[in-house]
Amino acid sequence: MENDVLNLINGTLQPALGGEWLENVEPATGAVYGRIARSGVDDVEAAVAAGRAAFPEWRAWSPADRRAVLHRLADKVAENAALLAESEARDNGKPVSLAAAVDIPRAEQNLRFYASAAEQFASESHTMGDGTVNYTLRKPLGVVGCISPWNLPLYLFTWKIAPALASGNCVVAKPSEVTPMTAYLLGTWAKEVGLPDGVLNILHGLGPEVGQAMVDHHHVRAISFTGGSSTGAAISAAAAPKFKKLSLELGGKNATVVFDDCDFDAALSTAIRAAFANQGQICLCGSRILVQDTIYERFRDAMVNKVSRMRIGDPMDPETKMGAVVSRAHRDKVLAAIATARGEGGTILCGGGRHQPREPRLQGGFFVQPTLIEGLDHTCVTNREEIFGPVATLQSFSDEREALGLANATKYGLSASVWTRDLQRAHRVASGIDTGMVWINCWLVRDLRTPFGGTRQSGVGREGGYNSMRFFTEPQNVCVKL
Ligand code: TXE
Repeated sequence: MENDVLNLINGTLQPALGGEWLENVEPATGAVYGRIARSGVDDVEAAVAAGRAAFPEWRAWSPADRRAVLHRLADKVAENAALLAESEARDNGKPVSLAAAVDIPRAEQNLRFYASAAEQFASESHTMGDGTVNYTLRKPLGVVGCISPWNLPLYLFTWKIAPALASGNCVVAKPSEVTPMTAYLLGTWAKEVGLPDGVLNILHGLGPEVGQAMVDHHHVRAISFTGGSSTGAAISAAAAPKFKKLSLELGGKNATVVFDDCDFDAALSTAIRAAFANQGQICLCGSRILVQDTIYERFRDAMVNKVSRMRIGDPMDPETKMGAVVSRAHRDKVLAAIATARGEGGTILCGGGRHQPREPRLQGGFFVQPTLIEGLDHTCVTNREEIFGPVATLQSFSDEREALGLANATKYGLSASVWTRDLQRAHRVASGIDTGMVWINCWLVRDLRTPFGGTRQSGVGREGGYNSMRFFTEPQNVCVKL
C-alpha cells in the first residue's frame, strides 16, 4: 500500500515475516497515514544472518571504497532533501523548515563525516626501546545493532549507522516505530549506491519486540542506543550478561545558567531556542533556566513576553516555527507533567495546556503550548524528571556556588549552557558542572569530532569523531620482537 514502511533485509525490501503491521500516525492531524512492518524475532534472525554472510566481503573493502559508497548515500540524501524534509515533518510533527534546515543536512553531513573517517581513522603503536614494537589493530566487530529514537529521526539514525559502516561492520538498525519513514527511504537507496546486500539491514517495529530481539541476539556484538533512560537501563540489563559493547545516549535535564553580566539579548534568545526547539524534544534542550537574582525579573518578563507570542502551526507550512509533539501518548505525558508542576505549587507563566488549532486539517493533532513555570525548587519532580516537551522552568540563584548546586541537582548529566562575559568564571563553572558537554555563551554548536554523551543517568560512553569509530571496533594488540 502507499506509505508502507518495509524492512530492508539482505538487500530486499519486504514486509515483516509474520505479516503484521503497525499504524503510522501523522502527529499534526492525529490520522493514520500508512503502515509499518511489525517485525519480530524471525526478522532479526534473517537480518543478522544476512549481516554475518556479508561481513567477510564488507570488512575486506578498502577504506577508500567504503568512503565512496557512504558519499554516494549522502548524495542521495542531498538529491532527495525536499522529500526527506517533508517526510520527516509529516512523521514527526516538527516544522518542515526545521527538518530542511537541520535534520536532513545533518543526516547528509553525518554520512560524509564518517565517509572521511573511514580513511582517516588510525590506531596506535608503542615501541619498547629494546626493538620490541606493539601495534594495535582496530577490527570491525561483525554485526552491530543501532537503535534510534523519534525526536531527530534521520539525523540520529545516520549518526549511528555511518560510523558502524565506515569501520567495516554490518548493521542491523532499528529506527523508532513512531518515526520510521526517513530511515525506510534511506534504505531504498542502499542497493543503488552500491552497498552490498546484507551490509545495511533496517528493521521496523516495536522496541520491546524487535528492539529487544536485537539486544538479545547472540551474534549482535554491540548496541548503540539513543532513547529514554529507563529503556537504556532495560537494554543494559539484557546486554550485560552477554558481554556486548554498549553505547547509551539517554535523557537530560539540562541547565541554562544565566549570570547577570551576560549578553542579555543573546542569552534570552538562545535560552528560548534551547528550551523550545523541536517542541522541546531534544535531549540537549535547556529545560531548567537558572537566572541570577539581580536580573531574574527582567529576564523572566522578557522571556514570557517572547514565548507567549510563539505561534504553533501546521508542520507542513514552511512558515511554521513550532509544530506538534510526536504522538498522542507523548502529548499526554507532557500535559501530565504540567499538571504535576501545578500540583507542586508551580506558577504557570505562559502556556500550560493543549493548543487547539483552527485549521480543520489539524483538529486531531497533538499540540502543546510553549510553557514556562516558576516557583518550584530543585527538589520538585518538575525539576528532576525529563519532560521532553515544550516546557521549561525558571529558578533564581544569588551566586556562582548556588548556581552550580542547582545545575548539578539532578540525576542526569548530559549538557549545560553557561552565559557570562567573565572568562574566568565561564571556565570555572563549566568545569564544576557534572555533565558530558558544556556550552559557553552558545548552545547546540556542534563539531562532529568532539565527544558527545553524558554522565550518570544520561548514559554511558561517547559518540562523535573517533569515539564512535573506536566503539565500533575491537582493539587487538600485536607485539613484535624484532
Ligand atoms: O523512547 P524509547 P520513548 C526520552 C524522553 C521520552 C522518553 C520515552 O524523556 O519521553 O525517553 O520515550 C526502542 N529494547 N527520550 O519511550 O522507548 C524504541 O523502539 C530495545 C530521550 O519513545 O527509549 C526506539 O527505537 N529497543 C531521547 C528507541 O528504543 C527498545 C530520545 C527509543 O525509544 C526497547 C527519545 C527495548 N526494550 C526519548 N524499548 C534522547 N536521548 O534524545 C524501546 N526501544
